[in-house]
Amino acid sequence: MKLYTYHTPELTPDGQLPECAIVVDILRATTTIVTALAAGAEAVEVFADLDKLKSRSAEHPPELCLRAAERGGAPVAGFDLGNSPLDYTAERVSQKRIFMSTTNGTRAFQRVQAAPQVIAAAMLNLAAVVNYLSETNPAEVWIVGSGWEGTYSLEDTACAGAIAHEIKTALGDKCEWGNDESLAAACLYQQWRDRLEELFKEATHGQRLLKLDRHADIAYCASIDTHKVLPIQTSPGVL
Ligand code: 3SL
Repeated sequence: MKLYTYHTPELTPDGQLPECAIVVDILRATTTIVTALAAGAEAVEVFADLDKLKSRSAEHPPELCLRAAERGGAPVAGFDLGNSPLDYTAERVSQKRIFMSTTNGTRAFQRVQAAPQVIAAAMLNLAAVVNYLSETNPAEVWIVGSGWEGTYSLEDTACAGAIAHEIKTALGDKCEWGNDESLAAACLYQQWRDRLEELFKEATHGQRLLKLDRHADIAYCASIDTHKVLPIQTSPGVL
């Protein structure tokens, strides 16, 4: 396996795709997707564009779907849910298909959705992601951070580093660093793994969420291996 990390969707190479793409948006889209599927949601369908979300969800029986949207950290008026993972309880989402659009995370999915395998990763499901990669050993893996509107996000790099560090530990010489970003991310994770919540609160997007009073979300997003679910794309944009 050759492991590449790209900090934003915009930094991924044009005209190429890997065998397996791992999308990371720790604060908070991929954490929310893992939570929703673990709580029994039928599927999560991701959209960069709100109008496309509205027209696609209108084709689905209303009693079996929820529409979720976030912009700038806040829920979008008129939608059933925002992007706080703590709102995705079994009572709320079980057996529902969730049509979701977020500022950055769903754009990252869109960038790699034509790859043969697309997975959503969070700290919550770190071991599930690493076990899957160790067992399937794809030739080329990209870990794609969502960033914030084209800029770097520290928390996504910490999660990319957790995956990179654990997979390198599991596969040893069978895993090669594809770029220095993967090695740098692994170093960041090793430095901070016992203080992830603190790191996330220092990060720009953590600061943005703290201003919106989302302290509990950040603590939740920093927990490691609490969920066994592996969100894997079954058709473009559907996990
Ligand atoms: O940018 C995104 O996709 C979101 O995850 C951002 S937020 O955490 O919901 O503010």
